[in-house]
Amino acid sequence: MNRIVRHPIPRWAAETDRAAHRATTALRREIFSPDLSFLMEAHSGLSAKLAEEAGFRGIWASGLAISASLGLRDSNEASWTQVLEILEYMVDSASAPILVDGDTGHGNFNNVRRFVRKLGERGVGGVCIEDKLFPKANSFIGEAQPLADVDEFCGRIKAGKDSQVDDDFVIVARTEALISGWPMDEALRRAEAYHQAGADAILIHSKRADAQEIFEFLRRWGERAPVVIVPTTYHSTPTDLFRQAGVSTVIWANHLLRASITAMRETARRIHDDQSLQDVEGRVAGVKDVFRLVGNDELEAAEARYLPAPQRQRAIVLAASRGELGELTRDRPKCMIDVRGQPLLQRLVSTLIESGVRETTVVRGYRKEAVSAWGARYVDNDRFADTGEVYSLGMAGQALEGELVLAYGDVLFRRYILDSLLASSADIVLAVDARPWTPAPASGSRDLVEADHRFSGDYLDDAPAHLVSMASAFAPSPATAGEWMGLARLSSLGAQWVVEEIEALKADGLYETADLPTLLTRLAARHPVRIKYFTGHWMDVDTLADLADARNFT
Ligand code: SPV
Ligand code: MG
Repeated sequence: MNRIVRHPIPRWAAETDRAAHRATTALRREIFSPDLSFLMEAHSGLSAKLAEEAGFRGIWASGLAISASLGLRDSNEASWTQVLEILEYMVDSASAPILVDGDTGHGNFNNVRRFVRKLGERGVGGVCIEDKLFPKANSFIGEAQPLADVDEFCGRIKAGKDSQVDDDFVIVARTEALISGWPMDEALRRAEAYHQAGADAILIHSKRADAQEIFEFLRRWGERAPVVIVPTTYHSTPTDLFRQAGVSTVIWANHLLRASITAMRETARRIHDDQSLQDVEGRVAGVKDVFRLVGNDELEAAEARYLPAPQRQRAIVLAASRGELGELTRDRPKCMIDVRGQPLLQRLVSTLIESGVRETTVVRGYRKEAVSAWGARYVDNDRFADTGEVYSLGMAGQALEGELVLAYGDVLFRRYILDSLLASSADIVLAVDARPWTPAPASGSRDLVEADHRFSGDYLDDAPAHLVSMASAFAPSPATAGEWMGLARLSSLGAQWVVEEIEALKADGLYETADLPTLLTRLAARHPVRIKYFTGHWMDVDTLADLADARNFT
């Protein structure tokens, strides 16, 4: 089975092009190419990405580096499934093929079989297994570490080759003979046995400070199979000499891990000692770099493709009038009167924000300098004293466009009422309180509604109600269906209707004096104006008695 790794290959690409993107094939090409190839150590999705960005065409998923990055020793303390999880991040984040350091294969032939199968399924290009015993120790620790029996290790190689899910999967057999103090003959004998068992390449490891034994091995080995080396200790040998000696692939085995240790140690110390970021900022990668490395731009593009376009819900709050609350409204308008520690207007704007309204325009007038609410912007009706609500609404100008909520500045309502209006598909919908109401002697006028369908309270009654007319009055008539709460929601079309009706009022000479009930009644004559009935859970503040109630309203 040919596993396709997760790269953005166009669907129309020919099968041969797709094959070129397989990690197994890509790794095999690196190792078998006549040029010297290089694999850079990585131990995480991020480091794999950085290795690839530097230009490396292959990655060494180092056992030492992965263990250390987890804070563990290179002694099989991380389980093979934990290593597999890291590899999955690496495969997802970089498209360069990965040769994974498989240590001993995590057990005997049977463990190798399962490991190789799972690596193939995850899109790893190949594995290197070493002729030691589980649990292993790092090659640079101690002397004369015991080696595996040659035949037993050949069984691991064969089992691996028989289990690969892709013909191009690479198995590199690594002999530790020289590291463990065995003579060159033993290293060559083992390499030949592993080659015969089916290994695609041989990794000859050395811990000497010079490359003499590596060069001797290469001379005697000839071209039987590609040879991979790890020049960690013989780092001063010029790379060209490896090239001339016929090395297939060089592994830079642990340098991203070690570089990160130096950088993290230095940065942590500096911040600790300075108790400041001053000296560090500018020396470390910016967060924009982090966003770029993890592909945030791709997520943005995907969001544009898959998420519904966000609704820019806006609101206009009419708060230009003084309100008749005597002394209380001497130096501030009614909307700024304190209700339990917060101005009325702030409570209203907060409710709007909670329901997803991102832009609230407050039309100010009386004592405009005293009007403020966090999260709101303002426009002014400086003629508040001799104009009406429609004129104030007209002042909102540009804000009167697109989907929006329209509210009086002195109303308080439970959030569910607004949410219910926002969920409506009607172009204009009004919140109407259907409770029967007897006017108290001191109560002010109310926006009383006549509708084509009265509230019944019946569970089965879902017939939509529409506004017939609305008037500001002091007492209900037999036709009254309820009281408008001073809260409405408009669709883009509904807002357009309102703008048109304002123009019509201007033409009729009524623009400066009309109130909202007049505007809504005129709209209802031309367009459907929906009504949603509620029973209570709101209030407006028209009188001192209302204010006392508001202070109890939470
Ligand atoms: C590793 O990177 O984990 C290796 C190479 O196995 S070495 O540490 O040199 O053994
Ligand atoms: Mg290792």
